[in-house]
Amino acid sequence: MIEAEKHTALARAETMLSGKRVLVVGLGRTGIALSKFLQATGALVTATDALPASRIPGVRELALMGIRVEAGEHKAEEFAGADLIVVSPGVPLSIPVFEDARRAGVEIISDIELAYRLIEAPIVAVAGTNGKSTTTTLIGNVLKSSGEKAFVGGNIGSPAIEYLEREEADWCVLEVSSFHLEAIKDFRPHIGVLLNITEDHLDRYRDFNEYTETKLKLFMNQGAEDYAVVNVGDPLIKEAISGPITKAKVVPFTASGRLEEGFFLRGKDIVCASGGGREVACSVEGLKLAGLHNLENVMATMATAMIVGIPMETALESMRGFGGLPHRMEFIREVEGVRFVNDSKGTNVGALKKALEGSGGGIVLIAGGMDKSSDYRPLRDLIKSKVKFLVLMGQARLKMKKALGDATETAVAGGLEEAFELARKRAEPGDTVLLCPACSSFDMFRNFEERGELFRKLVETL
Ligand code: UMA
Repeated sequence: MIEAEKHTALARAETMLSGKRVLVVGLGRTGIALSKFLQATGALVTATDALPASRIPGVRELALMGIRVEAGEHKAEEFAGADLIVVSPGVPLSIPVFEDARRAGVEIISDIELAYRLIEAPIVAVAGTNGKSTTTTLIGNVLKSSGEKAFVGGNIGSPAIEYLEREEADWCVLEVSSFHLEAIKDFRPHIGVLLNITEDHLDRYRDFNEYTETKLKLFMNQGAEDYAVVNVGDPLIKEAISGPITKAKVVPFTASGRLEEGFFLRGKDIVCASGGGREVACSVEGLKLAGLHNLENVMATMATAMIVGIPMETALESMRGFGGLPHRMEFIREVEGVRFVNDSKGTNVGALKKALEGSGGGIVLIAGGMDKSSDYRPLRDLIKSKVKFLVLMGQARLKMKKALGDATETAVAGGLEEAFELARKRAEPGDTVLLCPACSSFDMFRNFEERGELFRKLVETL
């Protein structure tokens, strides 16, 4: 960050936080970044994690900076005695220590709320069960290729607070998860993008309704000068947006049917209708991203570009070169006529559904991992029609076997290496070995990236 800009952001943060007792909860990537930032503002920082210090990389560095670290357990007195608590997305607000804080009247906020209070650039926040990372990346790329300075972060990798360590940007583009949205108060994106809502994280929420309501918090603080870019092809979003959930201007898009106003598909064109029969069409020919779900991501990006003032064709041109993110339907290699595809980021039932819908058949599927109280039965028909061999692994394997095992030939494996071996042996020329777990990775790996990397390594050794 250049000095003058750093000074402005830090000065604001110092006024807000200096001398305050701030507790940072969770010491993953977010908590470490938060602790360092808060320390620089003059706040009295304590950082706490349920894991012992020996299992948290980065603790030593915090201690050397003079930050107090409470590891191994969360102490009620730390929570009740703080002026402010900033919580990492992976820490559920239902753990009992937060109750002590609430009783003591302590404010509890998520990292994106703290960042929002300090960031001056307009925020584009991208939410949805699937497609968030791709769309966030596309929006960042389109902005940058049109000469705008954009920070891209949030759930996709760089915690939002890291914006304040970088050069001031014209736009702050954040991927926001439902975990982030749980503890917002004033967080108000200038452009809120909602891609879809399907079942996920039911181990954290009471039910699907609570998960949906959390996602819709994206729009709750928006005003008339803000924008809500929404997929009205998703029945749940269509219904929600017809109610009073936002004061923002709504920009709809859909991959099914046409709209009087908004973005939709007609043949090989994306059409932007702006009322009164006025339409602009752009051909999607030449796009590397495949599948209807990716066209939704592209339309959401176009709608955002239009709001920013970037012409549709310019936006589309910058998207044409984008071949997708690692671990999202990533084609790795073809070996003796068998294609290997890594969709390790396919961490829920909706993602596996989309992956199978977009595939032609002849799939040898590796699935399973940590269950999130998901119902796998809606996958039965697709598994029956597209998957010739299913290998299940991880903590969810038996639950998944019960739900899907009679839909196709199924085997159970101890880990990814064994699952890969079984899949590879069974695949014939013309088939695709697909890793799309429909589960999170935390039972066997540090994250979905590590799971995807192991899959890639196994393919590369063939
Ligand atoms: N912890 C506690 N107490 C608890 C629970 C956890 O102290 O009760 C501690 C753990 O011991 C651990 C730390 O919290 O040390 C982990 O915090 P975290 O899970 O928030 O991890 P981060 O590394 O900060 O990663 C988070 C996001 N993780 C989650 O939301 C689970 C990352 O999203 C995100 O990339 C990162 O911040 C930077 O913004 C990952 C994710 O899986 C990709 N997201 C979910 C998803 O996409 O489905 C929402």
